[in-house]
Amino acid sequence: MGLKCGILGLPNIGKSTIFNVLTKSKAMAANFPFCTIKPNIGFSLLPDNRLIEIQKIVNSKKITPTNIKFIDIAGLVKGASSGNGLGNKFLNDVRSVNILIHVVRFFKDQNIQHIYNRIDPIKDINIINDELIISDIELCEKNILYLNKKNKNYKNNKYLLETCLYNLENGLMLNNIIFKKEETKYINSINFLTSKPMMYVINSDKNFFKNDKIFKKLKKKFIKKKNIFINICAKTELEISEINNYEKKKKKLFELKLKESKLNKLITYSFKLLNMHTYFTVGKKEICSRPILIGTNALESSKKIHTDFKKGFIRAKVISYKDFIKYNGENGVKKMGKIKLEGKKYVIKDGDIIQYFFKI
Ligand SMILES: Nc1nc2c(ncn2[C@@H]2O[C@H](COP(=O)(O)OP(=O)(O)O)[C@@H](O)[C@H]2O)c(=O)[nH]1
Ligand SMILES: [Mg+2]
Repeated sequence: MGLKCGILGLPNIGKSTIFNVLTKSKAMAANFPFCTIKPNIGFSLLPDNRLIEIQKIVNSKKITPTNIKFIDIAGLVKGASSGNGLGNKFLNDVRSVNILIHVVRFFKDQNIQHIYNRIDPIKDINIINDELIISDIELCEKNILYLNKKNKNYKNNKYLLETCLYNLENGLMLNNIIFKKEETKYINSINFLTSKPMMYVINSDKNFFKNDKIFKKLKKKFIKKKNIFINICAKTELEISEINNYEKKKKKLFELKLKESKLNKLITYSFKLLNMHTYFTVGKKEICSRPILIGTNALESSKKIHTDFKKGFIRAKVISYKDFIKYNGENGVKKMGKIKLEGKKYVIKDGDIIQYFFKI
């Protein structure tokens, strides 16, 4: 699984503004629909204070945080699945990502045109999700046809696709359905749009949420379906990001009753949605944050550093982050007898500090 997050939604709702702040890019963000045609690509660093705490002990030359790729996809509109707006090509851009960040407009601004001339986040969400569903129905039917031509061995997969089709035709996204592990594997291999994990980002005015009726309704809808959602104000985030002076930035955040930019939360949630966590490799030259899928074992994760590590794997020396900080680095942990030597099958925990031993 990669670390590719796609930002999608209707046109002119603040996607490119959010993308620019997230990735410190300068993609065109302007008040006209379809301002973004080619997808913009950028990277964000995963915020992780643990790197700084480790650095205080080790004093390394370099810190390398985890990078997450964000793709600012052109606005989708009603009928995109049959070619409207910028059409199918953009659904293909959606297909190329691992998770979906669905931005919804909830700010009032007469100067910024809404493509349907209204502020109704629930209707907007349904427009986008319906397009994804229609595209998945087509893909599902295509795959059922393909399996029909094959022999009987594919009966289970066909049954599974028929279940998917039934749910899609009833307006359900596949990410709202619980599948068995084997089924999930097959569903993922087809690369449906609605089976991708999705987070909703409500782009709201600072004075226009919490007590608002529509917002309450929206929140209820999200909570009922256990969807991750976050509300931010893209315009404010942009303003915060443009303040270079540390004290001035602190003051602005204080005025807004924020501890930090809400986009940090967005990045952290995205990473969680990818079902990933991080472990660290720590040395005098570099402290490195390493993203892996939750449940990955030591052998598999070692391969990500170097294929030789997997080929000649002997064992992994593991220190928990908590012990590393508590006992002030490796020597202290060693004295307390808290260093663990683990084999290939050891399942890596979040925050583990790992050194691999291998022979070539
Ligand atoms: N008032 C207000 N305007 C915003 C906000 N976010 C974005 N905009 C404006 O809306 C317009 C469209 O933004 P853009 O990021 O290009 O939208 P996109 O088409 O979804 O990528 C720009 O003029 C932005 O400055 C917001 O939170 N409040
Ligand atoms: Mg845009």
